[in-house]
Amino acid sequence: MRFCWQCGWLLGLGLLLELALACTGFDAAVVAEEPWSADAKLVEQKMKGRGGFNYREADVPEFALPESLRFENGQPVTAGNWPARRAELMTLFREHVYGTRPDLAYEVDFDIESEQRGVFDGTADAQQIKVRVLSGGEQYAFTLFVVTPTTAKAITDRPAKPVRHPAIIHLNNRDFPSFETLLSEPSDFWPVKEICAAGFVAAAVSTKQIDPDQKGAFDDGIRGFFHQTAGTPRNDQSWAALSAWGWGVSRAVDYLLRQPTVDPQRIAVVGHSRGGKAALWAAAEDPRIAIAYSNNSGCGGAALSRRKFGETVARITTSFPYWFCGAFAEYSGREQDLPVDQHQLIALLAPRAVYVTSATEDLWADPRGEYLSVIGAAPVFTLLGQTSITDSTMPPPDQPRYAGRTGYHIRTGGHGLTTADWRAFMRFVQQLPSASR
Ligand code: GTR
Repeated sequence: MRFCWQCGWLLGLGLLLELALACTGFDAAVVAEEPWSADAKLVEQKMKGRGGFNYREADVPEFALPESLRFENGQPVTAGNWPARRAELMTLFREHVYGTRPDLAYEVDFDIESEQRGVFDGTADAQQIKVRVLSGGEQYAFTLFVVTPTTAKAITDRPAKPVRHPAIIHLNNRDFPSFETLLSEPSDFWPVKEICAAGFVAAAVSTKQIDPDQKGAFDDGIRGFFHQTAGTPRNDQSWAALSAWGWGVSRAVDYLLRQPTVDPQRIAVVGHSRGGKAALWAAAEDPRIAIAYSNNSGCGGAALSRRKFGETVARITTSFPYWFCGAFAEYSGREQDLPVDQHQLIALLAPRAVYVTSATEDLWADPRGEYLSVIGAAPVFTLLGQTSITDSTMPPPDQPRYAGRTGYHIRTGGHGLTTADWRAFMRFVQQLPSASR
C-alpha cells in the first residue's frame, strides 16, 4: 500500500484535534466552529412556554453596567486603592443581594466518622467527617466528605517534599450521597474517582445540611442555630441561604488547610446552579479560596441581571426569597437600578481564578449573560496585572476558552453538571500559571 502524505497530514491533524478535545473532556465527534448563539427554534419554543420571560437576544434591553474602576463617589480606582473599592463593592453586594453575615462567635471541630483506605482500586483514602459548629453550649453539625489521592501524581509533586494536592470542594445542591454510595456508584454530577485520579483532593458538603433549601425553614439551619444560641439578627439585611451555604464551604476550607496533603494555595470551590451562585459568593467572602467555578448559575450567579434574559430578579425572589436578602426583591423589574451587577461578583475574585460554564439549552440561566460577566470583570484583572478573557465573541459549544485567570465553556445540552464539565474545569486548573494554581 502506498502512503499518501496529504491523507497522512489530515489524519494526523484530526488525531491531534481529537486528543486536544479529549483532554478538555468533550466529544470530538461534534466540532462546531461558529461562536455559540441560541438555537432559534429553541428560543421560540421557550417563548411559548413560561410566560413573561425573554429569550430573544433582540429584546434584551439597552443597559450600562456599573463601573468597577470608579468609587461610588466617582473617584478613579487604581491598583493601590483597589482593596478599598473591593470593600465598597462587598458592602453593596451584602446590602443589596446576599445579606450581611453577622459577627459569629463559635468554635469548629471535626470528628472522623468513617474512614476507608485504599478506595478506588487502591488509589485513594476516603473520610466522612462530622463538622461540628459549637456556640452557646450547643452544636450544629453537617457532613464533609474528603477523598485524597494516594498514588496519583500531584501537580506540585516534587522530590523530597510531601505531595500537596490541589483540592476541590463541591457545594452539592442535589441528593447528597451516603459514604457507601459515593465510594461504590459513579456519579456524573460529582465524579469523585476521576477527580482523585487527576490528582485533586475531592471534598464535598451539602447545601441542605448547612441551611435548608426551602421557604420557612430558617429555624432548622445554621442561621437559625446562631439566632437561637447567640442572638444573631434575623432580618432583611442579614445573611440569606446562599451566604450561609458559602459559610459552610469555608468550614470545609478550615479542615483542608489543616491537612498536610492539601496545597493551601490551590483550594477551589465548585457549584452547580443555586450551588454555583453560592460558590461565587463563598469565594468573594473567603479569600482563602483560590479558584471558583460556577456552572449554570444564572440569575443571582454569573449572569448579568440587567439583561433580564431568562430568569429575572422578580421571578427568583418570588420562588426563592430565602436565597437573598430582602433588598434584592426591591429590584424586581428595575434591575437597571441595582448598584452592582454580576460582572462585579466575578471582579471581586480577581486576581484569583474563576471558571464559568453554561449549557446550550439552559437559556433560563442566560449563557450569554454569564459569559459577558466574565468579560465585564476583565478591567479589574487587568488593573491587578493579570490576563483574563476579553474576547466578547462567545466560543463555539464544547470548546473551552482559557485565558489567564478566567476560563469559560458552553457545553452542548441542558441544565446539569456533567463529567465533561468537570474535566474541562480540571484542565483549566492544571494549566493555570503556578502562582495561581
Ligand atoms: C431553578 C432556579 C435557578 C437555579 C435552579 C437550580 O429553579 O430558578 O435559579 O438555581 O433552580 O438550582 O437548579
